[in-house]
Amino acid sequence: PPPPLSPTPPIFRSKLPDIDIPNHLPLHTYCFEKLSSVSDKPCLIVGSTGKSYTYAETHLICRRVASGLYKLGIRQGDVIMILLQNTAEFVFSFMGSSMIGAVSTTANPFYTCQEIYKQLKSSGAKLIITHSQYVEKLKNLGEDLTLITTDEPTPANCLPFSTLLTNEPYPLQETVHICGDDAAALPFSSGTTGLPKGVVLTHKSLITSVAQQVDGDNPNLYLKPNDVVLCVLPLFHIYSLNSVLLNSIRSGVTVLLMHKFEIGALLDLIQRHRVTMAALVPPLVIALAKNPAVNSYDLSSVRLVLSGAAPLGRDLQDSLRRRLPQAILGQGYGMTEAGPVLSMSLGFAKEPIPTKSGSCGTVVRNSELKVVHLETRLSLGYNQPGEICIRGQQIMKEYLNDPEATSATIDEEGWLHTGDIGYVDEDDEIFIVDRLKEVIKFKGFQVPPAELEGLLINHHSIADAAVVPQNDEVAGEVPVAFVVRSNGNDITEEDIKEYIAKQVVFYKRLHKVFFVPSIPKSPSGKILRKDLKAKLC
Ligand code: 4UW
Repeated sequence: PPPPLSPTPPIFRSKLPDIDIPNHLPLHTYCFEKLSSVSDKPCLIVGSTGKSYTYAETHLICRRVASGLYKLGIRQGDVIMILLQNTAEFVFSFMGSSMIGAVSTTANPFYTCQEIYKQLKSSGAKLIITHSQYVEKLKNLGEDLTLITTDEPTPANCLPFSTLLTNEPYPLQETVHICGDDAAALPFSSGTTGLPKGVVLTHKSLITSVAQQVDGDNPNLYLKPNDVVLCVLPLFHIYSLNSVLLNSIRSGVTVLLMHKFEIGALLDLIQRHRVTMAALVPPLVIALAKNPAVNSYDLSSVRLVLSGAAPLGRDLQDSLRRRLPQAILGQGYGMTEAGPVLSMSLGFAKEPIPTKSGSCGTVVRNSELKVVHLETRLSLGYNQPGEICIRGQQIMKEYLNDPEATSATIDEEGWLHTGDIGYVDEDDEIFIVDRLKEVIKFKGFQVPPAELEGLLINHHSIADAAVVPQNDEVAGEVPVAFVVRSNGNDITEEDIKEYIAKQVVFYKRLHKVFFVPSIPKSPSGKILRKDLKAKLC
């Protein structure tokens, strides 16, 4: 039956009151606002070496890097690419770039040369900061590109990171004037359809998002002064960049950087540094809930566990709760374009409100959320699933150089359409039930089908192709392809898998290839992905 029409469309809001958000400030000024009261506290700890940087040291190095970037010719509005694992240099580069009004585009260091090239061109980045082990694949990216490496020895034609550490810290505020509407970060996301696009996140959007989580008398995510926050999720993805790094610096707590996930090392670091908050994705929740090694470590310090970026089942959440009975477990729901946080469990608030297993929490404060019927586009009430839309100052400004994609995602009233299907229950908790958009999420990483389809169709033995997600117990989803061979060809599944594997990062690799006579399409030529997914069941 059609949903009942209501005269005033329901708009869902946080249970927490709105607050004043100083989103006129530059992002770094906002994040380091309480610097004088935390200057001697550890800001960053590098997990692999134990080296730590106080807040004062971190801030000073960020200013030096700002100055160093300026000396290398980077100016306000210019883009730099950060191609780093979770390291202190990532933080210095991101904040240093913000200080001169430059923009950081973050990319996965495991990307292939081809993937990096596409992001480099699309973002217009002039300089890349990376680890020396990745320099080989960056060799032919362009003559005027500056390459900076963070480790010794410095490869030929690269500059050492120390070049950026000039002795003259950048004179903040004196040379650049940053407006809230200026870009600060440029992560890439495929959004609801198509290829990866640059998501313009401004100083205003990032400050708003951070404030919605950790500011106010009763913050939605209350970080206590002695908290130690685990940073194992990659900082190049907006989840970790925003909800781990920026939230922690704003709150004056310690960030424990881990450059790669390995269960033994992770447990050891939690125990050694008395980690109090862990930001995770569902596959890491599985590891903590199921791996027998967990029983050999003291994890009693952990008081908050946040999960997001992909669905977390109720049963899994309950099994982790049995393992960490002292911790509050909850989810956040984010999307790069949404700035990124749409909702978060109020179980993390200073005055907590318990949330149900499986729920993604309540919409963040200073923001509006609605759920619209997929066909009528009318706003729905409690417990009725539809497309989730969000409005607020935290959402992206636009897709870089793509007004068409921008207007297909943010409507004239300022609502961002997520492409997620969910509902809000009578306690204002959000549940995501399905995804309308094409993107596949492998362990929380985006796999845009359009990108793989483009590569497949480029192959001379392939006439047509479609890529869809298949459910997977550990990764959540994996990409699989339906392929139409071109006339008379006998290309095999292995040939195709190998052809793709050479061109993409590991998590975009095809897990299966099915040969079909044709790809089902709508009259307008759109792939009928639902029909293909149904074949997998
Ligand atoms: N449940 C089900 C979820 C959930 C989800 C996301 O790669 P992107 O663009 O962005 C992210 C960001 C996640 C994030 C950011 C900040 C934060 O605090 C937080 O809390 C844990 C999470 O993943 O992918 C966006 C898409 O990922 C799906 C959903 O489809 C969304 O549109 N997704 N979180 N809790 N699905």
